[in-house]
Amino acid sequence: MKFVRFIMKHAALASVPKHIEHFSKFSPSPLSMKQFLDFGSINACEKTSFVFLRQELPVRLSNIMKEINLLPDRLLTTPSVQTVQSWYIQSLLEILEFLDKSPDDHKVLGEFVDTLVSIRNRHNDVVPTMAQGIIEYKEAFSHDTVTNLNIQYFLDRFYMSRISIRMLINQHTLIFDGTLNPIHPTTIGCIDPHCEVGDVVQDAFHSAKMLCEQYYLRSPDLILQEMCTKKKNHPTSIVYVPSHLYHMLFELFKNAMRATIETHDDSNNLPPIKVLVSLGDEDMSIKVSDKGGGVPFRKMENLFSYMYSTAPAPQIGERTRPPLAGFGYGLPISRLYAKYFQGDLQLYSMEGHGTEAVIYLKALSTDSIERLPVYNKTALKNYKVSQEADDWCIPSKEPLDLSRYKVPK
Ligand code: W6P
Repeated sequence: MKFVRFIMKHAALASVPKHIEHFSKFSPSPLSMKQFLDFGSINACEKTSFVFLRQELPVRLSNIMKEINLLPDRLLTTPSVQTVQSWYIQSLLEILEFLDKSPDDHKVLGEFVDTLVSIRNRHNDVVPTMAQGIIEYKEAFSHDTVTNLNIQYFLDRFYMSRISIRMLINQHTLIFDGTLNPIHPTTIGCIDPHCEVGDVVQDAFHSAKMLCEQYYLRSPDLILQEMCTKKKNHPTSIVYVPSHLYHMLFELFKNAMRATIETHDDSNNLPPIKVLVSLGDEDMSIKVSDKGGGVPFRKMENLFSYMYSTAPAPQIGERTRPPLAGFGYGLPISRLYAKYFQGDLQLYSMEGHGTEAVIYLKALSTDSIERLPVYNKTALKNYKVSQEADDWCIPSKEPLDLSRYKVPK
């Protein structure tokens, strides 16, 4: 029996490259907020969702698996990246099992939900595992600019793909988990059609404040202002995923609080963190301002760099830095959440003064459409960037002595 299972497993594994080849030829289909909401509305059909996902999930998985295969060998062969890759293979195989099953069979639909839940759990630790792979690679090889850019390119696409796949899985499992939805659900899956941005700001600020007080025994206050051109004095709401917004704001608040406290170490009063929420015709913008002394312009890009912000986990016994200080992957992944529905997250800093972080979101649900990586010739070309010389001069620190003309000897 064991032997039969062994043969079956290897027969399945042998077919994986062929499946990846097939499904990666399709481009992922980006969904709009409206389409996400339709899957969860009155005429929501579990069958339709099932038939869509058993095709779309293999397409999204295969597209990104092609890119994993393009990583430099020395990174691809690290135990961590091998582990992540094996999770992707396993999950792809599990979904493909449903291709020849009937959408009319309730048992099949139930099994599909269970499979999605176990796939989601399998991939819970992808981010720290990939980070470990980067650490191993960094320890063994140089971390030059080219490597940094390539890793940045890959991880931005890889984590964006992951966010989108988890979004699809979350929607299907939350809407069709067998428990009856309330007649007037306030949320549809993880989407809130009336997401009150100000409320999420308050929640995220409160959590960051608790964490901050644990480490620094004090915390700055919040001043929140909401602006809306249309409805005066009305709370500003959009169709959005509250958990994504919370994740971004929590990250920004931790950074703003740390900067504020560390630059006002010896002062009795801390300047508050100001948040301005502004809803226009096209954009919902959220600005978080701190007076935490700012960041030198030269270091701004590093705040979003996966390679520069991957530090080995502190050894046991070593003095651990408080989590408020080390951002890890918080900022780059927060920016991906913003970009996922066509928004962005930008930082503007003035060294000596403070930092402003702005989250841009689409105000209209018709503009909120998934932004997804696709594997094609352009992507392939981006992995083939060779280690060529830069086309800009390297500034010399030595001043040229132009005071007098020296006769060449
Ligand atoms: C800083 C650095 C930073 C990053 C993100 C958000 C706010 C801040 N403030 O000094």
